[in-house]
Amino acid sequence: MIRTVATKPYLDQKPGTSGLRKKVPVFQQEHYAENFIQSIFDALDGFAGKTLVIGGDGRFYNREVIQKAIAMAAANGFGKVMVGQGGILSTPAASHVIRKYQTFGGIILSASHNPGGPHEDFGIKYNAGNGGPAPEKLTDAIFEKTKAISSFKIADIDTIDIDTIGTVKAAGMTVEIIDPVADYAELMESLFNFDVLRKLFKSGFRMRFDAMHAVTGPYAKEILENRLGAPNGTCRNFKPLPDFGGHHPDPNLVHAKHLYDEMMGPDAPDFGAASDGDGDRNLIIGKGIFVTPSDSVAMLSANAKLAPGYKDGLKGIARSMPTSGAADRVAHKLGIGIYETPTGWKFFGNLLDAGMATICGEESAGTGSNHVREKDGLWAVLLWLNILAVRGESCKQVVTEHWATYGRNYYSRHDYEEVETERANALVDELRAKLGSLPGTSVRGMKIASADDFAYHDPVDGSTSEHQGIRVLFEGGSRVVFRLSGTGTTGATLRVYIERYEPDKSRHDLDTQVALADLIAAADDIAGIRSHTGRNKPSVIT
Ligand code: VG1
Ligand code: CO
Repeated sequence: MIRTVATKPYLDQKPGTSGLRKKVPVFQQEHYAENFIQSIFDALDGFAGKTLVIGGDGRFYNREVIQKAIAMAAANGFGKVMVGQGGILSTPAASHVIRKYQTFGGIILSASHNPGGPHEDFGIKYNAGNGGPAPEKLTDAIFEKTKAISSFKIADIDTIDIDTIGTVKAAGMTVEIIDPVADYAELMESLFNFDVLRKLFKSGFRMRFDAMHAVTGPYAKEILENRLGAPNGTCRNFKPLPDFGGHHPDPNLVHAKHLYDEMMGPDAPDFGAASDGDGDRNLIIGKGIFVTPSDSVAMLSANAKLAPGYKDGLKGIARSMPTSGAADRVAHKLGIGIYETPTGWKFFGNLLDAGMATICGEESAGTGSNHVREKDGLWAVLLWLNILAVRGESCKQVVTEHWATYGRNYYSRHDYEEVETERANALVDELRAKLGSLPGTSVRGMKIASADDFAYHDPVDGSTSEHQGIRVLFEGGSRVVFRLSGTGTTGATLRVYIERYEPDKSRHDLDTQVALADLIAAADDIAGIRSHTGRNKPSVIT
């Protein structure tokens, strides 16, 4: 039986950088999840009888919302849902399933790198038929629907057994429970040279993959250990847990510090990697060297041809605006296009669909390609491995040689988390107001060449997205960028991105924070970070 249930709008359901993210108790309010899911359906057209993919990163409340989504899909007229077994589908795997089976779209339940548990974060996002995150036009339409919703539709069905692979019927709709790993593993096998990788592991190459008790565990186990023969124990923390073991599933130098320490230690394996809550981010650390994500995009692009999936070269590279310009130098050398987009994977979709870009990347540990329409943590790890195996070199050799060829873009991001929203807004407003007066002035002996509030004009659909981050560019190419995060759930997070280019090979082994010290100080002079936030240092440095 289909029921129409009366409901009242919640006014805070505006999707952020990657879907709607809130604390679990917020999602547990009466009809909160239902309202948002119905608003997604209300903003879409033409899905009657079509297929919807549903999966999540396994965090707390995942199973409950999956049941709601199935019952609501049935009531709203979908013909079929494909659900990852156990409610599991990594973000890139969901993107692939949507594409491979040409489904109408998918709902991914995740708050990505944010912690999970009864008092932590939950999230819902919608991906369209190209496998990519809903574009802004659609997320805006969903938000409008959430503000006006008065009822939702749900089918009265028994709880679906999502742990058993197979097909059942529910309220006239087909429910297929699928293996969450198989399709994805097959895709990876089609892109990378698994024979070469098997030989690499056979030769004694040792790596550490930390799944951080998040969704990539089953994927990494299957691909690295089962298919590629990496020794048992290569994957750590591979069992997805609803609270990620109480940690932040954020593969950065703060939350994966244990991995960093191991990789810098005397008994370091050859290669270390980690992924985030929903499997779309990657952390890459070679023996004795951390690869900053902006560099990783550039290095993967420069060497992509060594992997079978990219043997014909790249069409173009796209990076988010705050990501360093290291990839630009590679694109120029390859003679291919380089695109600068706002933060968030949704802006890469059009470029990928139009065949203008092949590899995309963000400074926030997101790298991916046209194989799906999301960033993809394990993909980046496998491409690195494929490159190391073919070149027969260590990660450190590849990195230092890259810097010698292209120069080094020293890069760091400083995050000030959980700042009071008013204080963060005041900082940004004040900065915006003085942008016009900055060019021509000098800070700490560095002359400001230009300053603006980044606006993106999508070359494919002509849409414009404004206020995507404040950039202050210095003469000589150094810059600082200021942005407020769109994924947090408590207060505001100020992100300060700092970059300086160093062509001189003899100066490529400085400590990053030392190399950027003047710019870091200048960022505070320009924006009054300390006085506005009341903090004297960032909470996270990556
Ligand atoms: C952050 C990152 C951004 C990334 C987004 C989603 O957004 O900066 O680069 O695309 O998270 O990543 P924000 O608005 O907080 O800066 V994920 O892995 O959380 O889905
Ligand atoms: Co993520």
